[in-house]
Amino acid sequence: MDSKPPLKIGITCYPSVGGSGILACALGEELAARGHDIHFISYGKPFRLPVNSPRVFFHPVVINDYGLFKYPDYTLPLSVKMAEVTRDFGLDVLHVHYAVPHATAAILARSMLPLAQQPRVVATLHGTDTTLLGRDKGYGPAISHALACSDAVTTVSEDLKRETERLLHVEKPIDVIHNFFKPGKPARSKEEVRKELGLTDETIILHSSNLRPVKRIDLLLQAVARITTKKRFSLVILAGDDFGPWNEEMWKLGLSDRVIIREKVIDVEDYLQVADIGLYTSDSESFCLSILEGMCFGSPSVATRVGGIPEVVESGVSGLLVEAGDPDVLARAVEQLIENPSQCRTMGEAAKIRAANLFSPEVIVPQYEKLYRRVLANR
Ligand code: GMT
Repeated sequence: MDSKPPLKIGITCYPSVGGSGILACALGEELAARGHDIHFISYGKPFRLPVNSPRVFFHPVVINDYGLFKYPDYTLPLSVKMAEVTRDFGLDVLHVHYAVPHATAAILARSMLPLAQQPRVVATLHGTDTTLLGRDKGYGPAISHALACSDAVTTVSEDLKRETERLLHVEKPIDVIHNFFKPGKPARSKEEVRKELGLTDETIILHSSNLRPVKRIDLLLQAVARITTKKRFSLVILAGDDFGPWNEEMWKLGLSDRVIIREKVIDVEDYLQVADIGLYTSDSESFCLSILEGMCFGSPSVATRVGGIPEVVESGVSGLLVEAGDPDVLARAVEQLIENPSQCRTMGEAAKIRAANLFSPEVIVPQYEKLYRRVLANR
């Protein structure tokens, strides 16, 4: 921890499975371990909320379903809870992850409080809040306004910073703070996990995501269907959402014996430790935390060269990046790694070193602490 007095920080994120919630929880846990008090404010307990941490608190936002409202409103009850927690616990900073509606609610919460109690607002953009909602005429102006009113704005990659400046016309300087991952200890041995998956010595390709359209699960399945090698391999999908809608496609492609699905997995480390290769086929990705998770366990990924991914993976060194949208090109890259296990291992080792050097909590968390101190100094 830095030598200055500990801070009181409110963190708001989506509690559902998604990169921004995972990052927010990991950040909260690391900040608490460094002595800060962390107050999570959200409609549900984030699925990776640190447990048994004496300095981590959770404040639920209760949403009433009034008959008059066709669509239940979350922004106002969230802003009221943010103001209440800030006042009751003397929060210094409200750090919101994902702009919509969290940044708007934080700005509103701040304006509900007397000057002396007003927190600093830090907004971290994670990807689709800029690349998808930022383009939406019904959201864009509100996001731009909330960012303009925030005390600091961060993005998880240089690419997302450029996209945010381009789409949302943010004039204030944006700080780039990359994502980090701290691998936990797997709960089971590699042998136990392979046994549970029904696998022996085949190469394991891993894909871990929330299956949203941007992840291109169609392309993932097509690419795997086009891999030609005499070696045995399987695709393990850690699905953050129901895989059901993809079953038919999987059957049609003749992949039902090759693909193993595990839904809403908490102990990702169990599976990360047995993966040989990651496979990510997204059309757009601000960072791709899942690639980093694999890197921490020494597995290189084949991925599309989009968004912030080239900041995470050095193609040819710590993984292989290919043009987006072509299942054949993806299949050839995966084949290259399956056919050359020693090249695959060398890339995996390079990936692990890169993750530790650039994207570890020791490197990243102090950057957030420095940012909090900076915005507080401007009081
Ligand atoms: O993965 C998603 O679509 C959800 C989204 C989120 O905010 O939860 O993920 C984004 O944030 C992650 C954490 O910063 C990044 O690693 C992902 O690349 C990013 N997803 C996209 O940009 C599509």
